[in-house]
Amino acid sequence: QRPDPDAAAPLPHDASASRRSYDVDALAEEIVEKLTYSIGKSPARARKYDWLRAVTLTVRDRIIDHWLEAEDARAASGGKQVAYLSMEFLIGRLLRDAINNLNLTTQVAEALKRYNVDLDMIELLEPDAALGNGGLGRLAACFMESMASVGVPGFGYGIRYVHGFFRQEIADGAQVELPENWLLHGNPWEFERRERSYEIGFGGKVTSVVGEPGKPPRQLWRPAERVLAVAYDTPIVGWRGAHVNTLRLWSAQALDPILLDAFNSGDHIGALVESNKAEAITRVLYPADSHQAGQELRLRQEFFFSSASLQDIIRRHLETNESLSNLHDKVSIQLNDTHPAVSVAELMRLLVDVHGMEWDEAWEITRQTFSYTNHTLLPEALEHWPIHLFERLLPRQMQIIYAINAAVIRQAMESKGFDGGRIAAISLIDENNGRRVRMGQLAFVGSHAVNGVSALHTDLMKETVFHALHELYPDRIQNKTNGVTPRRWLMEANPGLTSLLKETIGEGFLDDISKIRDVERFATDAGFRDRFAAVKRENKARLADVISERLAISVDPDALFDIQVKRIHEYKRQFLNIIEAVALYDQIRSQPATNWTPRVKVFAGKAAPSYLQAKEIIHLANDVARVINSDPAVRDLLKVVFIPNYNVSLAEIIMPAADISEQISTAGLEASGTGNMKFALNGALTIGTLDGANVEMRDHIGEENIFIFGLTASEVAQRRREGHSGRSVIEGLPLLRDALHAISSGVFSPDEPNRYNGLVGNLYNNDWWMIAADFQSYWDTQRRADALWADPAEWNRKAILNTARMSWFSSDRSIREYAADIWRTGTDA
Ligand code: Z15
Repeated sequence: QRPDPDAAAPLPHDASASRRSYDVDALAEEIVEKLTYSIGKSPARARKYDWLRAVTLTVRDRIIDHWLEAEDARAASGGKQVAYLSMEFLIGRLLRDAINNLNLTTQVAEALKRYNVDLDMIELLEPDAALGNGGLGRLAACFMESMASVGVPGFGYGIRYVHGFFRQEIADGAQVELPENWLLHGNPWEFERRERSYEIGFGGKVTSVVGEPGKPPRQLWRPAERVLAVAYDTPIVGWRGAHVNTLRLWSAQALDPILLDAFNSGDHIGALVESNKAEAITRVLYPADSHQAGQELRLRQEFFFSSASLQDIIRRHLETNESLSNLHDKVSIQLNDTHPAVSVAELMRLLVDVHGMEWDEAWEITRQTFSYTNHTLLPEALEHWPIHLFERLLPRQMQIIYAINAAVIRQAMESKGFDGGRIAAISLIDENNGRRVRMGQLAFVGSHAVNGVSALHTDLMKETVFHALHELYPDRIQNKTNGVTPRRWLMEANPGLTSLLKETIGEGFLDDISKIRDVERFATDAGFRDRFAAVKRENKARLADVISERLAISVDPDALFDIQVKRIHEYKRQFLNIIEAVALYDQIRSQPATNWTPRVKVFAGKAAPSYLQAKEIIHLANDVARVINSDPAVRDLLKVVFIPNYNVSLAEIIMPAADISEQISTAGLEASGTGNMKFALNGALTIGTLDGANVEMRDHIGEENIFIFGLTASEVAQRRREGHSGRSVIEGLPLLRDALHAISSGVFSPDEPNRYNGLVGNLYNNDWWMIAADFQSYWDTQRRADALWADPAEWNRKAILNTARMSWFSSDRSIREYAADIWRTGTDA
């Protein structure tokens, strides 16, 4: 281990001495102080980015006061901490979140106004931290904020990607991916902690060293390559600044950035090769969501951040504890999906090989320390690594996995009489597809608790992927339904609704979101309904402005805004939504006299660069939009827009502006969904299948206040068993048949009439995602929505009930459940 430069006892921190003031005068003065002495600009010469930086530094100081206190309190209490290991943290912007959680919004805005600077404008300049793909990464970000709000002491551990999720442009209707560069102007939120750095090994050999008499030989891993993991810390402040947790992201650096020998002998380029290879590990986020990437670099990323985090956890533990035998009492490590699952083997290596613990004790501690969240049942998303790759990169971890596997299988045979098929099902090694390590099985057996992310998903986990493991360990699987943070997704994204709620039911809901239910009795109050509708209209006008600025398409804020935003994936069925738009277009043209409901269909989302069908769906949405929007025959009755580059900041504008939220995945395939929760909290009515958390949303909101349609998960499974294909369904539905014909005959792609033959052909020949099967039910349900729209009082009443009844889907509730049932932090959160 390298020497620790700050090993000397830190000086006691006196919080009161350094506390920064919250009043406007002090803030105004300090912003200029930062501008002058940290940035080197006078107010007169400062540019808007300078103001952003000055405000960020000023706010940051206030967080630091709380942060240092939290650290001291934590050290003093010796209580249990949570380490949330996640390959992704999809954070978005931090400034508004920080200012809001410190309750500084009016003061900072006021202070800036003195210099004629607008806080809202400044906030928009901050780049999104897009260190994630979609739901899984955004969940990790909501959880970090909720842990800090609820008071669960936690560390987030992840990767400091230099390039986050790619920027999407649409060119001639098709997705183009451009590199994202969030660190271009520096990152004022992060603190580099060079003293917190660890060596991470790859490759090499394992040698057996004869141990003390009577003890087994020790295994010694001599990696061929070594890379340095350097910590970057970002403080995450909770509601009212009560707690501050740390997001610790690892950056890869070469141990010896320039090999001096090579450099001195004149090989200047060769000398940089090692550093390039090392730094490549944390260069870029893999952009595939719910799809295993499978490249060696990805496995390097996974091991890199897992090992660094575990070494850090162990080092911190040993700073205040005698040994590692009580590790599981002091830390709970949550594996966010299987991306950090190699941690199970790596912790065993660190405990047994490096710290000399007995195998059995190490295994007990490991299992008590880890817990694992599963986020998908999709077979293509389940991680499994070819043995030869795993063995070459991580030879010692491979041995450990074999040893774990042998023990688990022995136990399964002895205790439950498992045989052939069920042994194959639980094995950590898949023997069927060229031998592979199954990361889900590894995470499962290495954890004391395994959870799904919605009630339905958890049930399906027990029946499908983990059927045999559930039989072996019947108490291990539990449910923890996802949630979203109401600070970002209500207070910050929807200040209009937040003020209205404050005026109507008081401020209690800000601290305890369950109190938002008090607004339920105003659902039948005509005055309140009108004000609620007026807020929605303002939010729609704001989105209309964005659409106009970015796409030069004008949409009417009084039309029904029908919105589907999320990753583009076949199972999420954006295609079904587009077909409905085409069918509606057809009907409007052929029945111009009908009293159609004016609709704006909004789409946004990114496709993985290698996911061709998803990219075709984006292309189709854009093609359909172009044709419909330029057809004078539809007048303003139907508009279709695809907003490019969906990200957290755009979501903050979109969520409050929806009348209808589209949650239409093939039942059984969306593990939970979290966008569904953000929309409903902001008063959109959901049109959805009985999938993921939609099921529980229906239970909370009431089935008369949500539009449910389509096949259930078990019906989908049955149809698939029966060998469903779309052809007969399509031939029996002229509306669907004609829409598909229009698409496949080039009505929307005259420059390339066959462009969508494949997409449409799949529906006829297979319809794996049950698009044809669900079409009629979807269509009918959309028309029911039209009918309700004609009665604004009724619509708004239901919308209000959605807002009133969504509080259970706060990530504060999720975090409290994790803390009580899995982490057992003992925090009375
Ligand atoms: C991802 O965003 C999700 C699952 C995955 O397996 C991967 Cl790799 C990425 C999503 C689920 O699709 C979504 O239903 C869920 O709400 C979200 O994780 C958070 O649990």
